Amino acid sequence: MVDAIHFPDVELYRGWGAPMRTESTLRGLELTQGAIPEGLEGALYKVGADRQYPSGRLDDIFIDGEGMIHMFRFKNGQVDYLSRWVHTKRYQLQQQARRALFGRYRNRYTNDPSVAGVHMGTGNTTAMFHAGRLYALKEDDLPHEMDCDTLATIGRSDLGGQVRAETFTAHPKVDPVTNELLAFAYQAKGDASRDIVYYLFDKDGKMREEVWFQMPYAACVHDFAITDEWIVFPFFPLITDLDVLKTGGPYYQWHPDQQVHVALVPRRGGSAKDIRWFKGPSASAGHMMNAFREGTKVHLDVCYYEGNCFPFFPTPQGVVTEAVPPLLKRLTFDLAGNSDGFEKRQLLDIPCEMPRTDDRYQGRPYRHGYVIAGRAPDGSSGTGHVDHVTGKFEMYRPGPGDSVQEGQFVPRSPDAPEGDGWLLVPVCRVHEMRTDLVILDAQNVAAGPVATLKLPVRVRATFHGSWVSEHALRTGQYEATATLGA
Ligand code: V55
Ligand code: FE
Repeated sequence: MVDAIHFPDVELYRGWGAPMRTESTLRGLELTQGAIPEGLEGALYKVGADRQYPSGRLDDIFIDGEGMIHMFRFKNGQVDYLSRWVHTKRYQLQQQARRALFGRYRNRYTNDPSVAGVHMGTGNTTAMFHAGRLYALKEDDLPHEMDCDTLATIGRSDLGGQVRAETFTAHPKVDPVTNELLAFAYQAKGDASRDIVYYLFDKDGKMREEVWFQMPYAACVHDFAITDEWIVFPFFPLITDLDVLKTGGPYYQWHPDQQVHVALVPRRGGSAKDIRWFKGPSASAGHMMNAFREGTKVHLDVCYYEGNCFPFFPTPQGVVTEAVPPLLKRLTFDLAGNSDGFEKRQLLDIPCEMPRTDDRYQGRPYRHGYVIAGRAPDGSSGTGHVDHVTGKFEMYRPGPGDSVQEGQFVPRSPDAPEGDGWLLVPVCRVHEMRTDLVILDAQNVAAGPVATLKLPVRVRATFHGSWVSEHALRTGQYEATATLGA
């Protein structure tokens, strides 16, 4: 006999947050509005967290849970939809046991003794496509390779024996112009380790740069940013304490007394001694929109919290800090200056998160950004487009009570000008408990969808994802171009 499955009545699992737990296969989504743009061919992969079994805990957090990978496959005028669990070791063992075996978020000391030593990765954060291979990522473990067509799990991967770190970021940057993969691993030698490593892989997946260095503290490094010459690593004082983990505590604690540290690492040919360090007052962030270089200056655009971005990680004294809004700010680091501080300028007056760009302009001077914004008390939200040249901000709002997940930009053609293309946005039809995938004109989001594809099922949560063009699916290489100095 095993226990019946029952999820606790907590906010996380109410309404739209109810565990979904099903895999779906839809051969051809219903087109309920507009027309699918001609030439839009390829796959949108997105990854999120669901709940395989109830953990029995009341402190589950939304960034935890088993990975579910989703595919929207655009081909020959139709869109197929597939969702599949990421079959990590953790998933498989729980499936066999028919119950949760892993406890608090990333705290292995709260796991069932039967799974001691088992890798904790859930593969729940994003989908990465590089050199012809697809991966589901979670920042506390190595990538899990997935089959591009069936979404079957191929297995945990150290990228051909090249990655010696124990972890791998869930915010890699795949440059669709050079086909390089830029990535890193933090707490790379185990829980609470201060080791971090920067990686650059060439278009065929061969590692070309590997720079190990030490973080100022065992930080949460959820994202980073790239430029042509410098890689930007921000360290925010959400810090892991091994002793706290051993007593069953939270993975991170918020330290408002500690500074923000930023490391600029040479993109090529550098080592730890070449790193430039900057410092600023305590703050935090999850997500970077972009970075770029202007002469001796490096600009970092980031959804910045002047406080704790994760209030569910209290201070060591147990103080739950007040929620602060994420505001898009430009941090500027002057490599020729004689200060180790940085300047900060707000770019947008409304709070926003999950920033994206036309990926061909990652690390390059750029104009267009896309965000989730306008979150209202009823939970609704919309997709925003910020134009850094005109300063204009426009929004698409799906409807009363409805919310959006992170949008994905797709260029109209490989050589289209920056921002000329579409945004693929999953819309949560909250009252109907199902999802639509809407296609927006990325230059006119306020006009509403050019097409709406109806799912009879709910895509419970997705964090991030990638667009893989038909050409890239076929050849393993993206074919995009970018005009510099946009
Ligand atoms: C974040 C997300 C995570 C995670 C740690 O947004 C940090 C930040 C989706 O999982 O494990
Ligand atoms: Fe993220």
